[in-house]
Parts: sequence; C-alpha cells; structure tokens
Amino acid sequence: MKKSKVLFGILAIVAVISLVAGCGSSDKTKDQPPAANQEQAAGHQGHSASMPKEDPMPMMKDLDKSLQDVVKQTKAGQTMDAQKSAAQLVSTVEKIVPHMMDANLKDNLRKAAGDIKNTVNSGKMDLITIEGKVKTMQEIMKSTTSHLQTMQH
Ligand SMILES: [Cu+2]
Repeated sequence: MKKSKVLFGILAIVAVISLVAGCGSSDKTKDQPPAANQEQAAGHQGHSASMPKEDPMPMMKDLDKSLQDVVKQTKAGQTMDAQKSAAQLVSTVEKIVPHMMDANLKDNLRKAAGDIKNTVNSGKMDLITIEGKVKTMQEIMKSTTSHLQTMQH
C-alpha cells in the first residue's frame, strides 16, 4: 500500500517535469522575436525597422554647411580644407541615405557628393566647375529634404 503510493508519486513527478520541459522550450522560441521587432518599429513610423533611430534633418543642415565650406575654401585656395569638407560631405550623405526610401534619389545624392569630392581631390578645382557641381547637389538636397519630410521621425 505504502510502496505503490510512493511509486505513483515518482511517476507523476517525472510526467510533470517532462511536460513542462517540452512546453517551455517551444514557447521561448515562438514568443521572443516578434516582441523585439515591435519595439524597434515604434518611434520610427513610416520607416523600415532597419533605419537608425536618429533624425536626419539636422544632418541635412550639416550637409549644407559642408557644401558652403567647400565653396568658401575653394575660393580662398585652401585646398586641404576643401578636401576635408568634401570628405565630411560624403560621410554625412552616408548617414542620411539609410533614412531614404527612394533608390534613385539615394543614388543621385551619393553621386553628387562623390563628384564634388573627386573634383576637389583631383587638385584641378576651379571655382566654376565646383560651383556647377554644388548647384546640382543643392537641387538634389531639396528633393531629399522634401522626401524625408514625408516620414515621421
Ligand atoms: Cu528614419
């Protein structure tokens, strides 16, 4: 009588343990990933979850400043400074691009900045050439700003 009760108890415990272990492991893998995705999407409406959580608008101002610097420094014949500003221009573009959802616009913005950088680095920077490329860049920046304004940050 006493012996069979103990045996039943052990069997019951083993059954419960294996049930819990089985359920527990499958629940974990099912529940976690969607929760993480949801958190990332919040606060970045209209944007894909892969975008950085920063506001690209201040970066557009940085971009404009670098562009003005390139023109100023080219006019003053400060080649080294103009090259630094052009490098800054390209790196700011790379920070803005992940926030853009228009592939053509991304491409144009990258090309315009790269074009300015290459011209400044070639050492053959005359003001008329630079100013022409800066004008192109400014047009693309206008489109970029209005494109970014269609999204919430
Ligand atoms: Cu964004």
